Amino acid sequence: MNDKYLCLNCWRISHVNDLIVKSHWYEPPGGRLGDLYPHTFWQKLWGLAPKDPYQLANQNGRTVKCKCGQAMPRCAKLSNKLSAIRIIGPKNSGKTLFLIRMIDSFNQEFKEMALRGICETSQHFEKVSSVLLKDKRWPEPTSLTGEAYAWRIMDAQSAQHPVLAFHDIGGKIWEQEQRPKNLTNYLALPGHLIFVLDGARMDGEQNNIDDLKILEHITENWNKQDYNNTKLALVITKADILWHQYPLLQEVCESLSKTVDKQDDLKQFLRQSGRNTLIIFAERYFRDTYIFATSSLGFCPKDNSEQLERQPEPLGTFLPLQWLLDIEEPV
Ligand SMILES: Nc1nc2c(ncn2[C@@H]2O[C@H](COP(=O)(O)OP(=O)(O)OP(=O)(O)O)[C@@H](O)[C@H]2O)c(=O)[nH]1
Ligand SMILES: [Mg+2]
Ligand SMILES: [Zn+2]
Repeated sequence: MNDKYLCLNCWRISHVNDLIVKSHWYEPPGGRLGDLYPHTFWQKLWGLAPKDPYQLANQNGRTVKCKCGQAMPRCAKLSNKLSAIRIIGPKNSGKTLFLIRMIDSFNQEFKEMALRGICETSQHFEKVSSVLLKDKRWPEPTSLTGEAYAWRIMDAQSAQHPVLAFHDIGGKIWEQEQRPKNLTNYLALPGHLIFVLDGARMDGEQNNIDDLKILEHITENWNKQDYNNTKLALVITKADILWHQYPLLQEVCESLSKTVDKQDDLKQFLRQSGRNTLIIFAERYFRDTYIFATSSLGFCPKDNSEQLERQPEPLGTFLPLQWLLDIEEPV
């Protein structure tokens, strides 16, 4: 009984036996599945496989919950390993647009693979992404509670791909000293980091101070092992605003191999934008650091109106995920 369940409310991973069941009136409240349906002495003695306590609870009409009180549906069971890709970055840096386009371009670039939302992910994501993709409007700034998403990666060969998890949240939260418990759990999950760097901010030294502060804050309790396990993608968003001046930023959007070839130039570009200390910190501590440029729109809007003048065509938005998950270049 090694099944594990992921809670999208508090980001806790629970062993099946540790989940809580809604008790009947004559029982003490808050019983653990493992206590209610134990693998008994006699079952062990006769070498009988343990019965799935989750299934037994369902058969008895009991609701299964996480410790935080959130109902734990069957689809939250983790059949593969989990990779929580944290998207962090200052407020208004383009995190939500980037997430929308990254997930959307996953489905377009990789015909052999598909994403399947876990729990309420698809409904919640559709609500946010349709603002951009269908109504062609900017999404509102994300709230300070944010929204949790998790997807399974499926393919025809049933290869073992990780389950993807994201918590999109207003960027202000990453600058604060205190964080809610669910984000602390989220940051402790295994996975990698995407740091969104606002491409529209080229205002020198202040970038260094703001971005570095966020990265240091996220990693303040990390030890060497955490850094050794984590790849860091530094993603320059809104490249369309700058690419008439820096054609490099358009060129690297084309493929992962172009991005790999141009790492030194991208580093130079980030230094120019005042982020030298950030690069030094990243390269010194993380397992691997790569710099990417993306445009969630594929064009630079001519005016500041709320409605986009044409359908956005993302550029480069899939490449960071491709690199973080070691997915081969599409042919
Ligand atoms: N030109 C251009 N503008 C962009 C792009 N991505 C984001 N923006 C602009 O940046 C604004 C903020 O983008 P969001 O994705 O909402 O930023 P965020 O980091 O999620 O912001 P918070 O949720 O408030 O932290 C958008 O309303 C756009 O005006 C892009 O690819 N190109
Ligand atoms: Mg947002
Ligand atoms: Zn929970």
